[in-house]
Amino acid sequence: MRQTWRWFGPDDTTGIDDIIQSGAEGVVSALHHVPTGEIWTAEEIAKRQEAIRRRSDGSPSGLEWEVVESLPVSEAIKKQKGDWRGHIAAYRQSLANLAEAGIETVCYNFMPVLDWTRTDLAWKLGHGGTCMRFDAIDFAGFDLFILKRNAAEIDYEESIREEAGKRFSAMSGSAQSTLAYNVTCGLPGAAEHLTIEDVRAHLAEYDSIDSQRLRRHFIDFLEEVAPTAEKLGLRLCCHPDDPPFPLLGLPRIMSTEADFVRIMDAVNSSANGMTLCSGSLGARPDNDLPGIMARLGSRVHFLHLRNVKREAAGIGGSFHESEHLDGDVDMVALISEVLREEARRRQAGRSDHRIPMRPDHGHHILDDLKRQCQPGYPTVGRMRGLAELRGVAKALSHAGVGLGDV
Ligand code: DNO
Repeated sequence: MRQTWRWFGPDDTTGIDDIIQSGAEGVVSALHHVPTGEIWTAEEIAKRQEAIRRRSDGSPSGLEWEVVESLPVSEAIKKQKGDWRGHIAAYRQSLANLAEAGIETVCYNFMPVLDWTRTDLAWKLGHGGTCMRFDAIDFAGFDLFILKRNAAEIDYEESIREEAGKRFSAMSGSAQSTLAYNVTCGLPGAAEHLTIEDVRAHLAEYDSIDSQRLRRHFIDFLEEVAPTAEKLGLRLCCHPDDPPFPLLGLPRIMSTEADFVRIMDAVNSSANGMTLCSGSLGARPDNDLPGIMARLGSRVHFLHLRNVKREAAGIGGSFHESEHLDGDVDMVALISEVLREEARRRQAGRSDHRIPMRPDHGHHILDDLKRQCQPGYPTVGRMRGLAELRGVAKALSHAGVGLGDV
């Protein structure tokens, strides 16, 4: 695996010097300041590349910008409204500019309105550190009593509605505002933070878009951009829904293995691939992560390795982000499948035989508790995750184990 690290750009409190010390080999970044739908120009791309190539004292860092996360797909494209064709043209131009700069892997997602969604961004753990958590009852409380979404009650069983009501009325005003802030946190690193009114307005736009229609829009988008990406030698990789089940009555179409198979078959190009995010997919008990890697591995272009602990049976329940090796995803089995796929690629002579992975999220521990960072992106917690994941890969690729080089 190629060990990479997500960097949010010059304002990130984890600097390039820190990334070098984490042992990461490459950088994952995005031009968060460019409004969604606009072209990423060659100049802006080069500026970010230069920032990644330098330590704080100006000497070479030895690091390169290896993966884009994300080149965002606009709401106009997802809804096929307004200037969506112009946005697709801009997307293709951005891809061409990235290819020209030598960047080959581009992650994005097709989740309507909200990207990742949690109810608690700093849930206290036994050891004093914190992690992110999704609480199904709090989320129902947000939907029913803060957002007051039309007909929301039909999405929740009576027992959940009652518990949510009790819990919500016992919450202080500031706890209610924190919950609203957390749920609407949107994209990490993005300039936009959605207000409740924004969310309501966005939701209303999806009244006439069901999953079938959203999938059609997704395929239309891929039919336009995947051939361009293939010609340019780029690998697009779609990030799964996080969490992988419907929220706020919005359609969710990239939550399971079957969803990915459907989309990858519909536009059957190696440039149309997957970001395997073990933490997102792992929040559902019916997603078998090692099996997904074994079956879809040749189209997995990027790996987000993190773990989750599901707190309830079934789909749609509470979960929290656990330690990288300790949760419901069998991380050792998953990494074994990654190494098997890499061995197959080496045999086939594929140049992308080291799949970029990044330690996704991490617990806020030690010094992290004193510095500001994007929720889920602490320096020390991620470093701990990377160290553990790297250890597993190293052990599994030992000659005595027989899975080949890392
Ligand atoms: C959250 C991230 C996501 C991811 C996008 C990719 O921490 O994994 O926001 O970057 O969904 O498009």
